[in-house]
Amino acid sequence: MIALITGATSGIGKACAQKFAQRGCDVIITGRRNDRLQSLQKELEEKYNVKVKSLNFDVRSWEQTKENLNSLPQEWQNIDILVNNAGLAAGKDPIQSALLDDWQQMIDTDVKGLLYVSRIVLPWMCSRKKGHVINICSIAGKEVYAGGSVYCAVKHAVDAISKGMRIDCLPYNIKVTNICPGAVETEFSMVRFKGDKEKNDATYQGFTPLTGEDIADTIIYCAYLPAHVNINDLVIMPTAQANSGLFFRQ
Ligand code: NDP
Ligand code: 8X3
Repeated sequence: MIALITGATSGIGKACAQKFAQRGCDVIITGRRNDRLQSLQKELEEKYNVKVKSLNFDVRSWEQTKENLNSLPQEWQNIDILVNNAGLAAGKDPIQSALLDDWQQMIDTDVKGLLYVSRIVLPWMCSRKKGHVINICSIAGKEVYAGGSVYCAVKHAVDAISKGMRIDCLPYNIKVTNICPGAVETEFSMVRFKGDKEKNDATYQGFTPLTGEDIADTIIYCAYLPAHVNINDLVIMPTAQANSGLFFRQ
């Protein structure tokens, strides 16, 4: 089996690469930080004796995405599982004062990047009549919160894309799973708050957040179900989180 995981240099994507490799799956890992890709490739090859391909590109660029994915040798194009994970939130400012650059980064990465990768991989899956696309959405794709209007908008778009993908790919035996996590402690908040450690720490203060491994375990569960079973949509939260804004902090 071959799994392609975008954004595998950190957090949920890295944990997915490790868990798929642990299961004996060959993996294609992608991201912009090549040093991290190289060390993860080495770790997976040595620890799990699987084949690993690293592709170093920015999903915001259609040219880079097309070039890198099309450079895969034929046998690597037989991708069974695509985890569309690369993504981010940038800033948490009110819409009336938020930065345009933040909006562009989120729209270009979380929506256009996911579409670019899917546009290359789906025809390969459709021609084999086999494949599973797992889109990493968010609770932000179901609810809207203060300062999150554009992040919530891009994740609502992912939610809609998952539904549309499932309809269009129905005749091709393609599974589409939309995963919507609540708070997961990864590099997400350091990225969102641009390295502000205080804001990062405050996000996870007083409760036990999910880990990248928790999400990867759930993704593995979805990926290894029998051929006739698909999880369409899954919301997963820390026990101490009731909705996108309500936490029980102690
Ligand atoms: P991390 O910041 O730890 O990981 C994000 C990953 O995305 C990195 O590997 C990063 O790689 C990659 N990435 C970001 N931008 C680009 C880009 N332009 N091109 C290629 N790769 C990119 O955060 P998470 O693991 O938490 O986030 C993974 C996904 O989960 C995201 O889609 C996020 O929105 C979603 N999510 C996160 C939640 C959370 O609370 N953490 C909750 C719900 C959903 P690199 O920088 O090397 O390019
Ligand atoms: C990340 C979770 O609540 O910060 O998607 O939007 S949240």
